[in-house]
Amino acid sequence: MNTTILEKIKSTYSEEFGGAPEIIVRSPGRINLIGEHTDYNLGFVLPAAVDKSIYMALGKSGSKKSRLVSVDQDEDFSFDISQPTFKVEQKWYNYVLGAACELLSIGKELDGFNVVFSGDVPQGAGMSSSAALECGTALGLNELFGLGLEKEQIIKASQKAEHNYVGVMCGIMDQFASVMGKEDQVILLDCRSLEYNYFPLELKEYSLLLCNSHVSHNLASSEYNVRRTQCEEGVALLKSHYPQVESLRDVTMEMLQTHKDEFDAVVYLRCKYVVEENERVERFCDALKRHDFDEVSSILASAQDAMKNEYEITCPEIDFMADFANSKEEVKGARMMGGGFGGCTINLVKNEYIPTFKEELASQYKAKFDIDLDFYDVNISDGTHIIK
Ligand code: GAF
Repeated sequence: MNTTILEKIKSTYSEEFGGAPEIIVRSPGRINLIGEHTDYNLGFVLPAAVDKSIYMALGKSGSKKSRLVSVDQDEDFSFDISQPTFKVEQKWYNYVLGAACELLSIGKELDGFNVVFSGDVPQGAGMSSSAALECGTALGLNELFGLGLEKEQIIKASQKAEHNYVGVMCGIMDQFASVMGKEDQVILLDCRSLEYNYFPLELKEYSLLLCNSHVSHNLASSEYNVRRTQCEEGVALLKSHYPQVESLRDVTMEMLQTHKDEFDAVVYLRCKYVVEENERVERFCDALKRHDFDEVSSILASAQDAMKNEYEITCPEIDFMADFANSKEEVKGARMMGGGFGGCTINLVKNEYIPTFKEELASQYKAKFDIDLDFYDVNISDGTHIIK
C-alpha cells in the first residue's frame, strides 16, 4: 500500500470537492509471465496483479455533473453524466469516462461523481496502468452507486472501455488480472472460457525483476490493432479448410504448415507465433511446477526471440536488454512483457546476482542508448478492491 499516494488523493479530494471521499479504491497493474498476444486469440496467459497500483478517491457530486482530477497529470476534466461526450483518444480521462459509459450501456444508472486519482504503476511500461484505471473506475462506481455488478461484468466493461473509448482492441488479460489478482499467486487463465486457476509462484533461489526500458513507441496501439487484424485474417483462411476453427486457439502447427503456401508470409509468421506462444504457456507452467528453471529459461528466451522475429513487436532497446539477460548463466530467462514496442523486460534472476545484474545492465544500456534504466521488484498482490 502506498500511503503517500493515499494521503495525497484524500487531501486533494477535500481541497477540490470539500469533505472526505466516500470511497477509496486500489487497482493494481500486472505482470505477465508468459502468453503475450494470446488473449485476443482466445488462448492462455499467465499474469498476476502487482503492488504497483492506481488509487482513486470517489464521491457522488449530487448533480449530473462529474469532474475527474488526475494528480499525476495535474489536469482535470468535466462532463455531464446524462450527456457524456468524448473523442476516441488515448487521454487519461477516456479510461475513466469510458468505464462509466460502458456501465451506462449495460443499463446501469449513474449519477454525477467526482474522482481524484494518482498511482505508482509506471506508464508505458507494459504493466497495464490503463486497465488498472478502467477497473478501478468500474469497481468504484459499482460500490458508489450500489450497482450490484459481478466481477466478470466489471472486467468486461473495463475491456470495452479500452476498445470503444481508447481505440485499442485489447484482449481480456489485463482487466482480468487487475480485478482477479491474489497475493502471491499467478493466474493461469483460459481467455476463451474465462476459467482460471491460481497457483503459487515458487522460484527457489530466483526472483522476478522488471527492467523498464523507458521506451514507449507511439505506434504501439496502432500496431497492436494491426496484429489483431492479421490474426483474424489467418483464422479466416484456416476456417475455409477447417470450419471448426473459431480463433488461433483452435489451430495447430500442422494445420498451419499444411496451408503455408496460401498465406501471406507476414500473416503466416504472426499465426505461427500465436500457436507456439500458446504451447509455451503450457510448457512453462509444467516447468515451473517441476522447478525446472533451465526449461523456464529456454522457454522465456524462445518467447523473446519469437516476439522479435515473428510477431515483430520488440525494439532495439528491449532486444539489447533481453539479449544481455539471456546471455547470463545466473538469469533463468528474460523477455519483453506486455503489448510491445518498449516497456519492460521480465527477468528471472538468481537472488545473489541481482545487484551485479542491475549495475552491469544499467551501465551498458546507458552507454548504448543514453537512457537510465529503472528496476522493479515484483510483489504479487490482491486485485482491485475498496480500501474504504
Ligand atoms: C496489452 C493488451 F491490453 C492485452 O490484452 C494483451 O494482449 C497484451 O498487450 C499482450 O499480451 O497489454
